[in-house]
Amino acid sequence: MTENGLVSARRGRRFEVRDDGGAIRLCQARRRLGPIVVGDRVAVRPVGADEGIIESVDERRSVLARPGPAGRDRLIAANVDLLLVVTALRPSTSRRVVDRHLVGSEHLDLSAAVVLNKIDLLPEVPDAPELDPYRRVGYRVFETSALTGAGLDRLSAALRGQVSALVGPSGAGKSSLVRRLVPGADLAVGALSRRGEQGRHTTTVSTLHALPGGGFVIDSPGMSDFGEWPLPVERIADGFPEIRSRSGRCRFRNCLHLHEPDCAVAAAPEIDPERLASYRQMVEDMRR
Ligand SMILES: Nc1nc2c(ncn2[C@@H]2O[C@H](COP(=O)(O)OP(=O)(O)O)[C@@H](O)[C@H]2O)c(=O)[nH]1
Ligand SMILES: [Mg+2]
Ligand SMILES: [Zn+2]
Repeated sequence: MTENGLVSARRGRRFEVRDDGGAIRLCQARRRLGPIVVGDRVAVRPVGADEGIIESVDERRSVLARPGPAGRDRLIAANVDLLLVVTALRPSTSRRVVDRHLVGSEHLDLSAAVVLNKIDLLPEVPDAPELDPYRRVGYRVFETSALTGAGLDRLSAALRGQVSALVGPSGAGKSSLVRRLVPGADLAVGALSRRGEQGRHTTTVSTLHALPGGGFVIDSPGMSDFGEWPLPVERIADGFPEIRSRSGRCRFRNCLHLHEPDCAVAAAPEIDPERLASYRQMVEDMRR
């Protein structure tokens, strides 16, 4: 007899598995199962009141991963429907980080949206001008403050019923947003970790939390290398929809939109210069 559940956290060598009613079991996994991550749907054989053994893992409909050595990607989470790239957007180097994360989401075939957090620190909101390039490309954008709660209603409505993962640089406010979106999120974590082995809650792991309105949100640690996929240079443009859609009009089929003659991308006034600079930086980095 097994029960179905969702992996909500890793605790040392064991996993927290949440059943559909919200009860959590601390589970070991059969060794033959291979890597198991937050967001995996699993079948658990119950042991006692609150422990169990993971017997099988369902096929994943998507994976969130970061590039590992020798092309061995490191799994971060499974079955993510929406990637939320969280940024505080000041200093301006953050623009590059956002663009790299969006390239990562295209590479992993995940839909993505941009969250500008800490708007309490910005004078020109709503409609922060830094987000216009993303709006124009077609990304959904959210302006939030985990401090004041501004923008949180709209964000939670967008997350309802699906699995979303927060990514972005450390310090952008991902965990603070989760605490806002999921009242008591920390409490649930603390209660379990007290009896788990190596049971300290740190932000070096991903955790999955049930949203009050349905659906789940995954808090992830900052992954500075998330966008650094070893992509062939001609694939980088795939992560920039506005560049990809114009590249067919360049004179050269293999145009990289750097300094080639008759480049339709370089000539397009509607392409944001900062986005183009991000793209070119990624191409240069990859060639090195
Ligand atoms: N002013 C302001 N500070 C925030 C906001 N969100 C988070 N912070 C602060 O930013 C710091 C990093 O937040 P944290 O949630 O740990 O970021 P994470 O590394 O992305 O998880 C903490 O000191 C938070 O209190 C916000 O909306 N406004
Ligand atoms: Mg955090
Ligand atoms: Zn071109």
